[in-house]
Amino acid sequence: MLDIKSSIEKINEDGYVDLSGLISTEMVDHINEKISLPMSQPHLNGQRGYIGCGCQRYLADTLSYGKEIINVYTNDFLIEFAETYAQDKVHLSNYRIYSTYPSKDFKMWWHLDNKIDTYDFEKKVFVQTVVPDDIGIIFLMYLSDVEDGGVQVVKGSHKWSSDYEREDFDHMENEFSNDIVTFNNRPKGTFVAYDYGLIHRAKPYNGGKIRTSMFGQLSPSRMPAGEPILLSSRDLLDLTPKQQQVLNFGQEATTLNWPIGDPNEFATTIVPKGIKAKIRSLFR
Ligand SMILES: O=C(O)CCC(=O)C(=O)O
Ligand SMILES: [Fe+2]
Repeated sequence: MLDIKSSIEKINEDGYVDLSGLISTEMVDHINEKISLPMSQPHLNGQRGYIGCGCQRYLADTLSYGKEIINVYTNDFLIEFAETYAQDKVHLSNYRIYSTYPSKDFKMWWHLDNKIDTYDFEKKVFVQTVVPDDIGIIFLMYLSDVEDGGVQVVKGSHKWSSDYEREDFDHMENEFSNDIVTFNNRPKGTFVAYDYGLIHRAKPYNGGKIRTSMFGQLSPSRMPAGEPILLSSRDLLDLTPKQQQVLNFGQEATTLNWPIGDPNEFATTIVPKGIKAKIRSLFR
């Protein structure tokens, strides 16, 4: 059984805690049913789908696909755990469901996520500022069975990472290699929560299965709201005040949803045949 006190002790000590079992396999299967079609087609115009970025596909408007998804992001235990750890009320500052494909070309670096994300509308880039005393959690739940390419954390690094005043740590890998914990060979439903001041990355891999994950960053109330939260009106009627707090009701977003689609990718996207025929018939 999961309990708050021992989970807090574990994350205090190691910087992460395995909360697998919090969300049932049946719930994971429900979520997979809802996202399987959109994760198979690009998001464009009226077609709801994914945004491609490097070796990943990100589900556009992640929170609009079902109450089950909202319920994971606002799970009672998860929120109580995050609020106890952050010693503050928390809100969902970043969130996504994404699939990662094995790749020789893309590799995630060792990094921290205790930073403010904003979007520079003139330069059209995301800008990040590290905030060393920003304390909150990220959770990652696998939606697929994961053999390789799992999340990796550097045990205990939340206690010293802020000494370096930087967000990337590839240059120190040799020094912390004995403390790396890798969540490979884990079934769907595996649920890891970590202090986002813990050094971590997705393990690079260039063969094998696609990995699909659900990601949420829960930040203390003193930190900015974060990404826009777009919900379906179908799901709004009975959201509790706590859910509304976590989902930033009434708050202005302070950045955009990650990632922004690449227009070139859009141009090369195959428009479904039926739609092409329809366009021709409308404009002849
Ligand atoms: O996908 C992963 O394993 C890690 C993701 C991550 O660190 C991030 O998106 O900031
Ligand atoms: Fe990260």
